[in-house]
Amino acid sequence: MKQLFCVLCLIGATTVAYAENDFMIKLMEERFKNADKNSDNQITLEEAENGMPRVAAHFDVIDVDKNGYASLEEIKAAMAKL
Ligand SMILES: [Ca+2]
Ligand SMILES: [Ca+2]
Repeated sequence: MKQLFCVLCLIGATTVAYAENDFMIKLMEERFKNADKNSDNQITLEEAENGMPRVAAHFDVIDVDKNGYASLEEIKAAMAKL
């Protein structure tokens, strides 16, 4: 009985963690859109400094292909690593 309870605990914890992660991604997409002033789906360092300071702080790490822009995909990939 105790074991079953623990299994249920684990399932519950995983669901919460997943929902939280999903929420974080939605929040991040929202902030990305707000920060992307010219709506080209790319964030420059300047746009990041104004709208996503954490992205600006890690800009070199996030901009994997070094094109001077942080795309939503690059930010998501960086988030998964952090
Ligand atoms: Ca932009
Ligand atoms: Ca890039």
